[in-house]
Amino acid sequence: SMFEKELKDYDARGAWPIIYHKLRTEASLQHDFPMSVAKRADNKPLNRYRDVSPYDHSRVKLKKCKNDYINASLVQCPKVNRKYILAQGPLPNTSGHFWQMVWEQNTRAVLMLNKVIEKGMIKCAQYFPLGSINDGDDDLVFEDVRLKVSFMSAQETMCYTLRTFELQDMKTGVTKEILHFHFTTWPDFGVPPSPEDFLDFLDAVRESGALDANVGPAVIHCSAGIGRSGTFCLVDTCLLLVKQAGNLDSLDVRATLMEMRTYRIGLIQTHDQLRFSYLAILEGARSLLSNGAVDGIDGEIEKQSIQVPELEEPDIPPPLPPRRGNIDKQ
Ligand code: PTR
Ligand code: PTR
Ligand code: PTR
Repeated sequence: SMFEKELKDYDARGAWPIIYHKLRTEASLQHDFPMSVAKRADNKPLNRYRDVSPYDHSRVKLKKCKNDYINASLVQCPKVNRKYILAQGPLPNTSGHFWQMVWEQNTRAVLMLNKVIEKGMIKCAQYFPLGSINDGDDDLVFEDVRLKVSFMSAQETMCYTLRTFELQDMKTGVTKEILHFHFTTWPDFGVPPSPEDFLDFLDAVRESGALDANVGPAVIHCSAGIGRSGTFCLVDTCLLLVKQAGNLDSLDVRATLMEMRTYRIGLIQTHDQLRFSYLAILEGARSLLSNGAVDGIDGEIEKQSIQVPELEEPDIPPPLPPRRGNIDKQ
């Protein structure tokens, strides 16, 4: 398939840094949308990173707060009828807002793709109860929003932990069950151990129903809510596009990513995360289309990360992408 040729070609030429750089440059030129609410002085303490803000047009608004601001964006992929909320890892002073968003948006599951501590730094608040099996508390109360999160159960696999929480509105006593999928082996600015591990996680999330259109969007976060979270959404959406088309031929990963980036900046943070997305899509497409419908998939793509020179200014002209206007062929 074209898709597999593209992947092999980039590998052979060590072209990933240039492809990624080009996409990023295009995005920053084309997506010059205001982020004025995020940048307001009173919202400064609500942002984890100065350089990662939600666009005004797609930010998720809190409904029952004096201040409706949270660093979270609604990312929409209408072609496959998917919506995701991508958020920064909660701060100590925004953990209550985070749960309030989960409540108000009718979210079924939270997907956490980072660890609380990475490279010796705190990357996210401990905003959920670990439960006594992990020597942690069973309940967390967020007084500012009058919500209580109670630990119900946990199930560990090699790459992720699935927890169940009860989220309670302390004013009314009403409760909701929330699933928490914690992928624990994905370093920031890195990639998961293998496409298979990632796809196991994706399958588990999909099977829970948390990505379905009859519930609110899943809330997906890492530390900044762009690199790893963007990779997750891109692979999920691309695999749905492949399923709809019944083949890989019409898939345009870069166009799909560019479209997703109109909702939140910076989705996918490294060329290796971009390459990993291609590998996971290829692997996922293989099992999806294992009836032989995928023409030319031969299983020889090298799984290890290739060594590529550090990118300064690209001095070789980047290869022109095949010009496909759009990818909805269904
Ligand atoms: N539910 C809270 C409220 O309306 O008070 C939400 C909120 C809390 C909003 C704090 C903003 C907040 O900002 P700060 O931490 O600066 O008070
Ligand atoms: N300014 C931060 C940095 O570059 O470290 C922003 C940042 C942090 C961006 C983490 C992306 C990050 O990765 P992820 O979105 O996967 O948590
Ligand atoms: N520290 C991050 C970085 O420099 O990569 C912060 C950042 C994140 C900057 C996203 C720009 C971003 O948008 P883009 O990836 O589209 O350039």
